[in-house]
Amino acid sequence: MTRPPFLNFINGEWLPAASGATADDCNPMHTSELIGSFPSSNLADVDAAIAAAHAALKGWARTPAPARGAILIKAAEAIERRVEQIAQDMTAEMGKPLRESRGEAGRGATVLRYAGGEGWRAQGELFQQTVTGGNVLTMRRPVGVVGLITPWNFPFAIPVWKLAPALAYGNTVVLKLAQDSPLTGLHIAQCFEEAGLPRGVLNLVMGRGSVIGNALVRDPRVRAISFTGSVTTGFAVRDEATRLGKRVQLELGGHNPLIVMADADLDRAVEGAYAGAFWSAGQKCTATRRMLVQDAVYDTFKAKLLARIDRGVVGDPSDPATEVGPIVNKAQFEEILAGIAKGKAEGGTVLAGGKALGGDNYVIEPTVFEGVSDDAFLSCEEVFGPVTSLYRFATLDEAIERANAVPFGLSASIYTSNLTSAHRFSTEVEAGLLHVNSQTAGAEVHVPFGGIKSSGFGPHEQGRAAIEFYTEIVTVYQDI
Ligand code: UN1
Repeated sequence: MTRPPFLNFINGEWLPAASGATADDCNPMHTSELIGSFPSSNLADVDAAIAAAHAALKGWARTPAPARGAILIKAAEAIERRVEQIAQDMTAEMGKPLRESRGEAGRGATVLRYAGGEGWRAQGELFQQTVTGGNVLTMRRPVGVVGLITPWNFPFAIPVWKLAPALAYGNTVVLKLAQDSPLTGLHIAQCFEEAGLPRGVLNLVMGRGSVIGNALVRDPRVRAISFTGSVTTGFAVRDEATRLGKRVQLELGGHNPLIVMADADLDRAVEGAYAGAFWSAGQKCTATRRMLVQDAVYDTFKAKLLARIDRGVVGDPSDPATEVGPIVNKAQFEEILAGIAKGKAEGGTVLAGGKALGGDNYVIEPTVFEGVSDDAFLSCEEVFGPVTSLYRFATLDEAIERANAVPFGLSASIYTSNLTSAHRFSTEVEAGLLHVNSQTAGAEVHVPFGGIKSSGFGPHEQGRAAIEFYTEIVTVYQDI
């Protein structure tokens, strides 16, 4: 398998930025190693991509849904043939440990298989009219050209899970890839090229969000925007897009709690805590930021977690044994270290980690705080790295109240063997993704994914939920 070229993919062609400008993509494990120089696109490139998507829309929307689905399935097969290359590129350019990169690349293919299958499923309902008994049917139409703005932390899965339903339901796409991990995303275009997708249906551009993202949001030919990223940018995207009468879907940050009850299987809880807080170096919006542990087991849980951290494999993400790799870039690395310093300054005690590994990389050791007050920075703000805090609680009421005391509402976990506690957690904790006896991160392709409160906006992604965002319902009264 060949690597995709380091170029934009517009109207079926691989193109440099019209201005010729490029941006460098470096390996966060070996900071002097250049992965490639990618187009730093501007308005001219976005305009060309939108024009291509707009021109391709009628033909693609008229293509029978099963034929569209068949192309998605072919793209899934193309991904399956190159999972290892995609995973290696992902690990090299953004530092995700290889074992997770492999899973993510494979997940992309599964998403396409699921969305492809939608081509053969019902996309409407049939009713009878009250007076005549004639048919009333609902039909789902594509929204039009959709703009997808995707982050660097899931550089394969997130672009795919947005574009798969978009294409399945007949929309055409302009996808903005994140500047820190564009190579991974370019594989998607290459796989669709192999699958025979008509030109212009899927266009990929790279560049700064402030340039490309804004252009996508403002252009009247783009009818809907799906964005995954930070709350500040997301809210700005939402405000501008809704002002212009567009559909918007946001997937934003989280401050996800893990509740450990005294009746929990503590070894399982520790595994879930470690994975949730530290895999992908905590660079997931679903990562565990707070661990609330019931009094009676607090000391035991803490000792077991610290022992697990000692046993954890931290370092080179290209080693399949590595669990915790580097932070994506220098700016994020420095921001996380500043967050740790702030946590200490506000009175938190570092139980593990708290510093960089050292050397020519952006690795930060898995870091655990305790003694952080509920209104401190670390308890409220998302530090996007391997940093978590332990809190002691007495009753489930107290744990739920504290779990809910943040503006975010993405994911949450409880470890318990008590059905009543699990039920109360599922009904009272304010998050879109709730896990009983599993870690806060992770998402299956066939069920809805999304947050509530300030973690999200608009219909959820994935599974059948995706149809709500990527289609418009029309109702047809059909008398004979
Ligand atoms: C996962 O937990 O596997 O950007 C997916 C993020 C989320 C996706 C998480 N939107 O981290």
